[in-house]
Amino acid sequence: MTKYWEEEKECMSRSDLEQLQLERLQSTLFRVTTHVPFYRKKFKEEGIDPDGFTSLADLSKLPFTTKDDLRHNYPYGLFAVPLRDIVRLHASSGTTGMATVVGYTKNDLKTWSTMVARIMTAAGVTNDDVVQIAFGYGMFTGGFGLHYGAERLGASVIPISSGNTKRQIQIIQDFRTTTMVCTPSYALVLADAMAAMDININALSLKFGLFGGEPWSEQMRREIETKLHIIATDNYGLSEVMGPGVAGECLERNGLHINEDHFLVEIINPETLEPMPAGEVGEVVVTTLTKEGFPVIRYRTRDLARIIDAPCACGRTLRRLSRIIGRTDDMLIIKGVNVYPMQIEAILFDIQGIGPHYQIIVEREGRLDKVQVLVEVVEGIFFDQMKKQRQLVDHIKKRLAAELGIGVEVKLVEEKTLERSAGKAKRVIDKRSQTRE
Ligand code: DLL
Repeated sequence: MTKYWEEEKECMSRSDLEQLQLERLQSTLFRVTTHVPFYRKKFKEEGIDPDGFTSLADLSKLPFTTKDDLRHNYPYGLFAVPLRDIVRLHASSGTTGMATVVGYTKNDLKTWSTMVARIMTAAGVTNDDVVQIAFGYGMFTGGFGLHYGAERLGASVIPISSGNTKRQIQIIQDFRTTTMVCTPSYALVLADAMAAMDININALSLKFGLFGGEPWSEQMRREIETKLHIIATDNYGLSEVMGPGVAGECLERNGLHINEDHFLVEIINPETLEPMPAGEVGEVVVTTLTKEGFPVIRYRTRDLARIIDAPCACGRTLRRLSRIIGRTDDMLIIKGVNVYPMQIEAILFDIQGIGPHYQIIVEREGRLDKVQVLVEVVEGIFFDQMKKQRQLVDHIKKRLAAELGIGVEVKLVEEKTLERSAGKAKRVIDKRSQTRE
C-alpha cells in the first residue's frame, strides 16, 4: 500500500520546509502586490514592503483578509490573473451570508487534486478503491474537489453527488463501494437508513470514510465507525482557501496534517488578533503559498482549532491541526460560560437512549443567550411514559450541567423529527439576531 502520495514533501525536514515556505510566500506577496489592487493598497497603507520580507516571523506584520474583504470585492476583485486564465469557478456555500467567488487556474486545479490525493492516501485510500462521492457537485467545492483528487489517485470514482439515500445505498451494495466521501452527519443518515432496511453491514465492501465539511466530535466518529464498520477520517478545507485538501487525517486519526508546503497556518486570538501561544486553541488563519488565481494573505477562517506540534507515528512531518472545535460565530455564551455546539454533541453521544440527531436553538434574553437542546430519542423508547421521559431529560440536563457548567433546556423529540441533511447539518438554529451573518 502506498503510504505517502508525495513522501519528499510530506516528510520534509522542518528547515527545508520553512525555506520553501518563505520562498513561496515571497512569490505570493509579489504576485498579489503586482496583480491585486486590494492588497497593493492595503500593504501601502500599512507601510509593508513585500520586497523586504525575509523571514517567516514577519508574517504577523501582514494585514488580515476577511470574509467581508472578499464580499466587497465580489465577484472577481481579488483574482490575481485575468479571467482568461481562470478555468474553474466555485462559490462558497453562503451559509453565513452572501456567497463569495473563487477561481482556479489550470495549475491551481493540478495542485488541488494533488492535495486531495495526498489526504486520501493518508486516510488509507489507494487506486484499488471504489470511491463514492456523496458531496454535492456544483458551486460547492466538496464534490469536485474530492472527485479530482480521487481520480488523480487512480481510484474508481462514483460521482453520485449528494442526496437520494436509497440510491446511495443501492450503489454501495451493487458497485462494491469501499470508500464513502460525505459529511459526517450524512454518514449517520446512511447508517440509520441501512439499519432500517436491515442491511447486513458485514456483507458490504466499505472500508473507509473520509468525512469533512462540518465539525464533528470524537464520539460521533466512534458512532460512525461502529455503525458502518469503517475507518473514519476527518478532512478540512474551505473554498476561500481552496476547498477540501487543506488538511487531513492519517490513519493515526489524531489530528489533521496540514499541507504546509502550500498553506501557512497560524492560530490567533480572535479578539486581540495576536498569535496564540503554541498548542493553544484559537482562530485558524491561512495564507496560500502556491495559489495563482485566488491567493489569500492571512485569511481569517473563523474556525477554531489548535496546532499539534508533536511528531506523528505515520512519519509525516507536516504539523497537525486538531479537529475544528467550532467557529468563532458559533460560540454560545450561556450565563457567562463559552460553549461550542460540539461540546454539547460530545456529551449527547455518550448518553444511552438518545439518537445521534440533535439541534440547538439559541435565543437572546436580555444580554444572555438562552439555549434549548432538542434531542431525538431512539426508536421505540418509552415515548408514552412520562416519568421515564422526565428522568431522561433530567439525566441529560445533569450531564450538560456537570460537564459544561451550564443549565440548558432539554426537549426530547420523536425519532426522525429533526431535519436530516444530505450535506452540512444545521445543528444550531440561531434566533438571536436577524442581522447576524
Ligand atoms: O466545506 C470544503 C470541504 C468540503 C472540506 C468537503 C472538506 C470536505 P466551504 O463550504 O467553504 O468549504 O465551508 C468551509 O466548513 O470554514 C469550516 O467551518 C467548515 N469545515 C470544513 N471542513 C471541516 C471539518 C468546505 N473537517 C467551512 N471540520 C470551514 C469542521 C469543517 N469544520
